[in-house]
Amino acid sequence: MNGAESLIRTALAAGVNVCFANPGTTEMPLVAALDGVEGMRAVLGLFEGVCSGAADGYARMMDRPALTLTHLGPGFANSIANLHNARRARSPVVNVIGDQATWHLAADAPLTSDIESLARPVSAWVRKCASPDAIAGDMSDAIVAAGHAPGHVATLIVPSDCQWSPASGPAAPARIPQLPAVGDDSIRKSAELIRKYGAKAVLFMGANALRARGLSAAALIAAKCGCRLMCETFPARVERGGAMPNIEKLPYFPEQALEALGKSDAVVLVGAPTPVAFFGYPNVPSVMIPEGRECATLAEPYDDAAGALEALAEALSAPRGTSATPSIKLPALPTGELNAATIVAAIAATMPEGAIVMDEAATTGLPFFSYSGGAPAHSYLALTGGAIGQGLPCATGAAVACPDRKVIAFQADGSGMYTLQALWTQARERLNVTTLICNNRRYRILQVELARAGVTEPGSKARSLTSLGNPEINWSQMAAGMGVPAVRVETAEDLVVQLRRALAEAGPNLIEMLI
Ligand SMILES: Cc1ncc(C[n+]2csc(CCOP(=O)(O)OP(=O)(O)O)c2C)c(N)n1
Repeated sequence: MNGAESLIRTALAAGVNVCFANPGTTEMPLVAALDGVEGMRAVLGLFEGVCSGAADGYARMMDRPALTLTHLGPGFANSIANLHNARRARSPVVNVIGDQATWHLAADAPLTSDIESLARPVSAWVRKCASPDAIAGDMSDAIVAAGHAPGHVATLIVPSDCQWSPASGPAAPARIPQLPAVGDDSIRKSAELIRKYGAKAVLFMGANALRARGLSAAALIAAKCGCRLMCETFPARVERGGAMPNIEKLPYFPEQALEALGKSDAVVLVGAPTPVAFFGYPNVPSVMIPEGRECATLAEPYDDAAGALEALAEALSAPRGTSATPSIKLPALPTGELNAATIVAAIAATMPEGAIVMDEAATTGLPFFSYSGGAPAHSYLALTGGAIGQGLPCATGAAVACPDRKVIAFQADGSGMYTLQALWTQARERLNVTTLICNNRRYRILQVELARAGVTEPGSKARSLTSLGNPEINWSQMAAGMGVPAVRVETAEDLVVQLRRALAEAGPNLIEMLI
């Protein structure tokens, strides 16, 4: 066995069996090993940001890592923006990057670069393999580092001679630490606050508090004590609809966020860090909890937040079965022009049970959360790190993870243009993704931010830098060119018809909404 085979066999033994790849010459032994060893699914992405975003989406749905395989520093660098989003999502991801043969590094060949320095800002764990015999242990350590729940990005750099040389291995799977339980003190303090403030308290939730177990416990607490339930602005994954409680989401703009949290006198953090504004603005604070609120931390993001909520429910004597199970309540089918309200109503009214909604719809998606709480059970994924271009790749990875569920990629046009190659991967892998493009032909959020900055009459350069017209982008033609059947719609009635058709079809499709 060579080093490359040892790496793949070690990954497979640990249950890691999908590799989102865009390889080059320094990864050829690994590419050969994917054929030489049974069991690893190899998925080609035509841009490395597709690979990293797909690994993030896969991890959010599977709670275990996929591999990315990228080529040297430049190839890996293309994957960084979506690794930034994966880091913010706390997703487990294992990056494997080939490097020049150890003895060839000194020659400073054209593609040689400092890979470790590129990897460090987005990786909780970085290592470069020192020898072929070290590969199995290094891979096993990378998987443990990534899997430390909720998850981390781990990056292993493997010189090509280490891949092709004879190696020992594979390594047996190592134990991955469980999420630690929170201490009694945190539970006691949080219980005190909820008892004291009742309906004037809010549970502010993130990480695994937003999965079914955590939300069910949160619903019991809310039913008993009347407190509000809210999640982060950009959650990695929230279970919604069906039997899940209809929680609020912290608004994006800081004035609205301050107002939303300002309605409560006490904030209990559950698996979420203290909420802060996305950007600094003059005379707006960083922290979104207004002064004078009492705060407690029930669980940090790397604690067992779901277990903590169950313990809190117990401490508050909120027994099982006391929360009213929310019923399905769909919005009315929209009619008339396509705008944010009619589009989100159409999606919420037609999405099937078990759907996975990846929301990178930017300004068009703002009202989605408030319309979809009464939809059938579904998972909602958001743009965690604000680095746009995550939606189409993340939807692709989620569809690889969950072939029996329908993925809806709710996608703004400007953000979609960063990683539209994901459509090709969806076509090649026959993935069940319905992409809804919000074609508003502009960077609308930037126009809003210009206005917020007091620019009431943008000049020609500001207008040009925030417009996607001239030439207008034809998403239906681009999708068709990559093997994804597409239609255009211009009314809410048409959107409903096309959504029903598209969501019933197998394989990928795209609906371009001209707004
Ligand atoms: C990687 C990255 N580059 C640039 C930005 C800055 N940025 C934020 S939103 C945005 C445009 C969003 O436009 P679009 O996706 O079309 O959505 P809309 O605002 O029109 O709803 C840009 C360029 C960013 N957040 N991330």
